[in-house]
Amino acid sequence: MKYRFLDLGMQPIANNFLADIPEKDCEFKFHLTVSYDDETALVSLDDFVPPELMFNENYVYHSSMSKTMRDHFLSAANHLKSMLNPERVLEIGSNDGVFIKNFDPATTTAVEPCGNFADLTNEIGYQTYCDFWTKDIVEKIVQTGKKDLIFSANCICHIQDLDDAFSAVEKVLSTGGAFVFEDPSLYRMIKRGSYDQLYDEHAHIFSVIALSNVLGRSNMEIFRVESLDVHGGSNRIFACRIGERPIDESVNYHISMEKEAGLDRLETYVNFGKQIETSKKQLTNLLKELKRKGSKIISYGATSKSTTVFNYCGINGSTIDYIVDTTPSKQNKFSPGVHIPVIAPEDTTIADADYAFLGAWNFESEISEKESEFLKRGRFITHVPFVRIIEPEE
Ligand code: JHZ
Repeated sequence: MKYRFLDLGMQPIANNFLADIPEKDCEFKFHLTVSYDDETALVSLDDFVPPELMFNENYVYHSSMSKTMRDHFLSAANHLKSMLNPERVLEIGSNDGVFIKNFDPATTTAVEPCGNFADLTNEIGYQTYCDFWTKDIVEKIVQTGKKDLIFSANCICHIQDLDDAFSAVEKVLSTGGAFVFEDPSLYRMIKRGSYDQLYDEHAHIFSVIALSNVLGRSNMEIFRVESLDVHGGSNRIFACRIGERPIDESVNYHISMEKEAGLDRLETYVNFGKQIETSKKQLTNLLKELKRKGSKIISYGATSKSTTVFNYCGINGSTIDYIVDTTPSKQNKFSPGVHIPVIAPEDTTIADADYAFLGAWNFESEISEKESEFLKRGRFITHVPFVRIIEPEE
C-alpha cells in the first residue's frame, strides 16, 4: 500500500527554461506529491509527468557542464573497465556522451530519448538509438549483441515503469554481465533534508532495500553497492541475473545502514515531511529578512533542484534578481514556474551581490573555488542540510 508523506505543491517541468514569460496559466504544472510503498519500500511521485514532455530534443541538462562530472565519469569508466573488463557496452540515457566517449565506438551502443543528444553522440561515432528505454527497443539492441556492461547514470530513477525497464535489461545482458547504474540516494536525501531531489524527472528516489525488491521481480539481484559523493550523494548499484555473481558485503552493509535509518518504515518519511515544511518556513523567513535589510540576492546554478525549491517556497524575481548558470541552453531564459531570469556568468558581475542561493549546492567546492572574488564580501545561502548562510570558515 502507498502512503503519501510529502506535498511540494504545483510544480512545472523542472528543466523547462522558457524563452518568454508565458501568459498566465499557460505553463504546464502538476501536483508534486510523494509516497512510500510499504510492500517494496519504494519512494515515488504519485503523478508521473508524460516522459515526452520532459525528455525531448530541447532537453537542456548537459552532464559535461561541470569539471566535477567530467572527472567523475572518466574515473567511473576506468573503474568499470578494470573491474569488469567488458567487451560490449550499452549506455541507457547517454546524454552528451560524457561517459561513453571513454569506450570504443565499435563495441559501444547507446539509447537516448533526447534528439539533440542522440544526434551528438551519433555524430561522434557511437550508435545511439533515439528512444526511451522500454522492452520495445530490446529486439533492435539484441541484434547488436548481448552486452557485458549496461551502464546508466541519473536515468533509471527517471523511468516510471521499473519492471518494464529491468526486464528489458535482463534480456540484453550477457551471461555473467553486469548492470551498473547510479542515481541519487534516498538515504542521503533523508539525512540531508534535500527534498529538492524530488521533481518531475525523478519518478523514484532509490534505497538499496527498494531496488533489491524491485530487481528481484525481473530475476536480478544486487551484487555490489558503492557510495558516491556526486549529486549530493548517490549510489552506484551493480546488478546481475540472480545467482550469476558472488554478493559483495557492501550490499548488506548498505541495507543494514538503511534499516537503521528507518528507510523501511513509514514513520521516517512522515517525519521527513514535517522537517521539509520547517525548512520552507526557515528559508522564506531568512530571505525575507535579508531583503528587508536591502540585500541583493541572486542564485547560483539553474538546477532542477532550484526549480523545486523556488516553486515550493514561492520564491520569485522579487526576492532573487537572477540566476547565474554556465549552460548556454539555459541562458537568457526564465526559470520554470517562477520566471527568474537566467544569465551567463560572463554577462554579469556576481561580486556586487550580497548573497547567492546555492541552487547547485552539490557543487559547492567547485563553485566556491571559482567565486573567490564574490566570497570576499558575499555569502552563499543553502537549505542543505539545514537553512543557513554559509560562513567562510565552514
Ligand atoms: P546539477 C540534474 O539535476 C538533472 P540538476 C537530472 N535529472 C538528474 O538526474 C540530476 O542532475 C542528477 C550549473 N553550474 O548537476 C550547471 C554553473 O553554472 O546540480 C548546471 O546547470 N557553474 C539529469 O539540474 C547546474 O549548475 C558551476 O560552476 O539539479 C548544476 O546542475 C557549476 C559547477 C555548475 O543538476
